[in-house]
Amino acid sequence: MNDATPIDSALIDSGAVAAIGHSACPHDCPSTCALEVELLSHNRIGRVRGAAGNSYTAGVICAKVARYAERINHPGRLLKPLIRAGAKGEGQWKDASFEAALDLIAEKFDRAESKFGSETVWLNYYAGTMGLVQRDGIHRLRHAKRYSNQFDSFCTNLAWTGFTMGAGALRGSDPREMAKSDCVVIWGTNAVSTQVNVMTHAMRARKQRGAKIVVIDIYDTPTMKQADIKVLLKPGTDGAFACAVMHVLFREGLADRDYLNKYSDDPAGLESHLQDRTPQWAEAICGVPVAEIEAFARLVGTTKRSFFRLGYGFTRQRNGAVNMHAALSLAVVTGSYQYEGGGAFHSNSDIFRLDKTLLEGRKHFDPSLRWLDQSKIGRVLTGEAEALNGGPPITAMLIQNTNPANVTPEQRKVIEGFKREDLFVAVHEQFMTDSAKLADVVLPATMFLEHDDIYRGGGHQHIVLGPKLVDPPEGPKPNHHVIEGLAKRLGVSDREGFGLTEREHIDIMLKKRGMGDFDSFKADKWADLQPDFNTAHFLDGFGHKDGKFRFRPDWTGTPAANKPPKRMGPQGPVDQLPEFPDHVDLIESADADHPFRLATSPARSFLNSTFAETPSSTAKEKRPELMIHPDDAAALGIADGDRVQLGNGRGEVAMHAGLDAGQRRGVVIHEGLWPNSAFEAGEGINTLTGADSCAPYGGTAFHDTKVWLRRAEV
Ligand SMILES: Nc1nc2c(c(=O)[nH]1)N[C@H]1C(S)=C(S)[C@@H](COP(=O)(O)OP(=O)(O)OC[C@H]3O[C@@H](n4cnc5c(=O)[nH]c(N)nc54)[C@H](O)[C@@H]3O)O[C@H]1N2
Ligand SMILES: Nc1nc2c(c(=O)[nH]1)N[C@H]1C(S)=C(S)[C@@H](COP(=O)(O)OP(=O)(O)OC[C@H]3O[C@@H](n4cnc5c(=O)[nH]c(N)nc54)[C@H](O)[C@@H]3O)O[C@H]1N2
Ligand code: SF4
Ligand SMILES: [Mo]
Repeated sequence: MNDATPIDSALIDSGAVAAIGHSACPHDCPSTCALEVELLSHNRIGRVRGAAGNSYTAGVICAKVARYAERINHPGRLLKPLIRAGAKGEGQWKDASFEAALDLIAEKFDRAESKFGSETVWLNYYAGTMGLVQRDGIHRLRHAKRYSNQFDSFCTNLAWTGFTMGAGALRGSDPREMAKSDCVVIWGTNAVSTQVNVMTHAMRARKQRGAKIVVIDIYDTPTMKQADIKVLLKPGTDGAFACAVMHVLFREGLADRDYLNKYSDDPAGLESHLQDRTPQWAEAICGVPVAEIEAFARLVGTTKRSFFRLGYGFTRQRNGAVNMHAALSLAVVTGSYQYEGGGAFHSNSDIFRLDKTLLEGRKHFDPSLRWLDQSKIGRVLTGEAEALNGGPPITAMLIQNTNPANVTPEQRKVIEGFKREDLFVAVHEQFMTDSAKLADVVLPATMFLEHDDIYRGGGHQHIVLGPKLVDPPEGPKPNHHVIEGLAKRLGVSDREGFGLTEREHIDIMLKKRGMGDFDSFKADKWADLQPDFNTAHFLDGFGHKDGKFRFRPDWTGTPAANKPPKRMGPQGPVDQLPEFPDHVDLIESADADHPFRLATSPARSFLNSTFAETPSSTAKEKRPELMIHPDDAAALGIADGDRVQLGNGRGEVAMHAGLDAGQRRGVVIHEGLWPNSAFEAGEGINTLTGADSCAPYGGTAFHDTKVWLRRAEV
């Protein structure tokens, strides 16, 4: 659909770079890299590099973004608005002008609203771009029109909740301090694949100080392959492991009691609770041998500068909030926060505080309007009363920055829902994704280098500007254009927050924060908002009112990081959450009919569902594969490369086996996200995952799935 030729590397090699532009990576990745982009002309880019001058990016980015020319000049990029001409999903389209397509969407929205009320419209969005203006502007239209509210349950909830329950805030030791650590514990993040800059700083510590690198995960990830010490857990058992380590720390006098007495709520209660959480007890649950548990405890107990880098792996299991809190508690018991190069870090999301009142139209926000959980879109669209949450059916949607037909659990229901004849769906996209294929109207979207935006890091401390650097092709428009265009047609463009440009929104947010404006940021490229040492290390107290870390979390009393009223309140089996750090058996445990536990972890060359269209990414990932322990494979008569089927009550999928001893027996791993069409019958991996809410504040457990497994008949 695009006749632009792929980037000419001969041109780059010939040195024809006209200028270097500065930007930020827009993708949903904690690294939010500061970028340097080779500009070949007003509309062509060359190579993309990490900004050497940014102290977190430090000149390093992942391979997929370095090759962005492949994506921006991709021949399959959407360039024209399309209106469905055949049956849903059939692939028959007719072209339309952008303005005519917006007219049609507005007409459908108005018609739906007059029949069922405003809550029948769902503006479904997520983090395909992390730019604040292009990502969050959709709320302005949502709130002004009183459309349904969306609860964001995909990604961060369980980890943020577990961390905040303990620390009372979502921040921590400066992640750059990993370079000054003597032991870096990379726990629940496959950083080599998902946020490469963690490795930059951790590896500096190893090179310059001989620091030990420990990786704690459920399979031998590319990150674990680089570790000095590998801790291989069974999925969803971090709480058991952490408790046994704390047991050893107390038993062997390695807990920092003075620190605990000053900075925590109930160290004596914790110690007595841990009495019977022995390494033997933990081994039976998490699979890590007693000797390895004790050795790890002695390492972090005697290494003052131990840095715990806790990742999003904790959100992937139904007991993830408890596990995150247990891992963080361990870091506190060692007293490591007192030392430079020590402490724990998960996310800095609390430090940025950019005021999005105008951008999001918060004055029009009504939390009493019906909330929809994004992970339950299948249940919502197929009309399940609980998921509809007291509101009318969904009959009209706009989707930006997300690909629900691929990334959301319970995929069969999602697809069934999208095929409803009485549902109108507009998808604003860069590519013909699984979701766009099912739409009634497809609008082409610009890419980050083609529009203005501003980004904040989660895994670091910078706000980075991403100004427009090249002209888009004829056709694609920014999200902001769509939101403003619809607002005009839907009669709310005179409301507060509308009628401003992207730059004006950026200026307003920066000025309110006392941080200059778009132009000053353009000159400076980014701002470093790192809190001072005592604040970052909680040495002036933790974030709770009494300044104490909570070993006894108030699971439903402490506001989750995803603060009210943005969330739906306590959810899931909250009554089963433990008083102290512990193992809670809330996971989807294997059973006789489903003897395997499936984790669907991120692939290195994709980013969620993005880059699956990029030839060099698919060439690297090859084909959908299931990593099976060789002993399990032998027991099932499966050989390397065989076609296998796996399934559960939600459905079944087929792919090829890759034998790998990198995980405990009974655990199978599939790295994705591959498009649904890469699988037989067009059913993707999320056919198998569940959308139930996890305690205490919701969230979806994408790597917590029981399955049966067999060799496919040929
Ligand atoms: N290349 C690439 N990069 C990405 C993404 C991608 O898809 N591909 N996705 C982006 C997004 S949206 C996010 S949220 C981040 C996530 O990035 P990370 O913070 O790295 O989180 P995950 O990759 O989801 O999970 C981390 C690791 O935890 C493991 N894990 C699963 N269950 C458990 C468990 O019970 N205990 C422990 N200890 N580990 C467990 C997973 O197998 C995985 O290896 O990455 C971002 N970056
Ligand atoms: N099985 C399984 N499923 C998962 C996960 C897993 O680990 N396993 N991870 C989960 C997690 S952590 C997350 S965060 C979600 C992510 O789910 P999504 O947010 O849906 O995934 P992305 O692929 O990051 O982004 C979606 C789309 O945004 C589009 N996009 C990018 N920029 C723009 C823009 O400026 N404008 C418009 N209109 N569109 C744009 C991209 O082309 C892409 O198709 O997936 C979840 N699903
Ligand atoms: S590491 Fe993450 S933030 Fe950095 S360029 Fe790659 S995807 Fe973007
Ligand atoms: Mo995510």
